[in-house]
Amino acid sequence: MTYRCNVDKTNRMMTSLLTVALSVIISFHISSPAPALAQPSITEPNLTAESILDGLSSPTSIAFLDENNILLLEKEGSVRLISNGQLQPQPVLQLQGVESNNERGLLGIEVMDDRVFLYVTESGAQVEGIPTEGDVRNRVYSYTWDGTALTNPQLLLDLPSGPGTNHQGGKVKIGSDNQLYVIVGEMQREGQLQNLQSGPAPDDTGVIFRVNPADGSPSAGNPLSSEPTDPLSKYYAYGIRNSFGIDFDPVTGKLWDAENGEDVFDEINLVEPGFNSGWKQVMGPISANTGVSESNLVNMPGSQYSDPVFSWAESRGVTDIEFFNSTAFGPSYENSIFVGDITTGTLFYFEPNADRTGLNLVNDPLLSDLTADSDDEISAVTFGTGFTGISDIETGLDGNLYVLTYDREAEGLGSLYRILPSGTGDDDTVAPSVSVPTTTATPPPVDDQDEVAAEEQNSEGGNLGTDDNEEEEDQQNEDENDGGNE
Ligand SMILES: [Ca+2]
Ligand SMILES: [Ca+2]
Ligand SMILES: [Ca+2]
Repeated sequence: MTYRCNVDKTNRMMTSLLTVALSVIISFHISSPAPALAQPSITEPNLTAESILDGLSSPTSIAFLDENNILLLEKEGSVRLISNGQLQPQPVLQLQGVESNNERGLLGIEVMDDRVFLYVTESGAQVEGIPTEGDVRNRVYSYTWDGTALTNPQLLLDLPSGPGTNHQGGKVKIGSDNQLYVIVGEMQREGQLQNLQSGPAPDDTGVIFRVNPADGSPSAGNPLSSEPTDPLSKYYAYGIRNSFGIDFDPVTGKLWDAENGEDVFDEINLVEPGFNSGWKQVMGPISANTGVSESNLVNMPGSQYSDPVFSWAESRGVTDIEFFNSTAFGPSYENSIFVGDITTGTLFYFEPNADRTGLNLVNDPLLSDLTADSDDEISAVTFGTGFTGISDIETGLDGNLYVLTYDREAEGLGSLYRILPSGTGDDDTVAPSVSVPTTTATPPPVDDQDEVAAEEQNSEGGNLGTDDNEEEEDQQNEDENDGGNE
């Protein structure tokens, strides 16, 4: 009894102590301030990332009109104006009939003088006088910026958007040759443009277009065909699985792209005229694709296969590539390369080699194989972290680096950051302001990797289930095809 009494007493004491301890813990947590939102961090101590805008609704791309005015695309079809760091309440253009399921939507923008080019997925005609088609199409339009609105739409390219609802590509750029470049993904097609020799003829998928910005006609001197009625006459490159980034080296004028793989190998490529990236026989360096050689590819006259200048061995959904045409960060950063990803929100940094035909990695014992295949190697090229997911990168006309984010775990909620030398920010212009989200659940603008699919299965959102199904279908088709990659 005594023993039992002592045990009971001890239990009561322990219970009391536990209650007090729990109260302390609970009150501590209740009285603690809410955790701050994740803030990006930059590895270079003299640079800092400042938030310009938060609460953006599925932002996919930005383009500078001038130093103080930026056009921002929302995936569901709005073009918004950011003026002196403030998001203007009314869109400068509200597109109707935009199809934004999975990776479809209003994806790409480029500015050339008073002309603005848009890449958008839509069901039906957008513009009076342009014939409608029953199915969903990716279209590139030219608009005129009149100082307050986008007017005078002209259809330049009318492209397929399926059957896959992912891998739509969508970035558009004007080159130093004043031609319009547009990158599109393979959309689950399995044709000659996907390096399947017995597949259907070229069908405007998995390519980079190079066309006249005035009317979308084939540019003079295109590498694969000079016959205007030949679809090849508009192509600059093919064999591309998917991409969310193209840019031009400001020193050489040459085109580069960032491509993402299925579960292995994301890439950075120097895109010479007639470039064949190898999909879907090859992803990453061809030597890593067992049993495949260049003779297995569809080698069109005027084309050449080339390996990436850099690969990530495990696909992480790389998105945009940006040459930093600015002296604001000092000479070592001038005309260097930034690349983002969507799955981790990491910002990568690379220096081109001396003749700007690749990256300056030959003296790095880990990266001289031009492939990041460990966490240490990924860290060696990491410039910033904590951006949730990066959809676009641009060099601002103020010389600083702008990073647009898109959080796939939060229905595409995004922010715009400016990276600039520490201590040079203007508090008046970079104070965060919040827009009113205007749209419903948004699927991620990215990619099929097993890891990503697993994450998506755990998250909410009606469209994500569709995404998963499509990826399974995608995988099945690829398995059936036995294209030789993996
Ligand atoms: Ca490739
Ligand atoms: Ca390596
Ligand atoms: Ca960009």
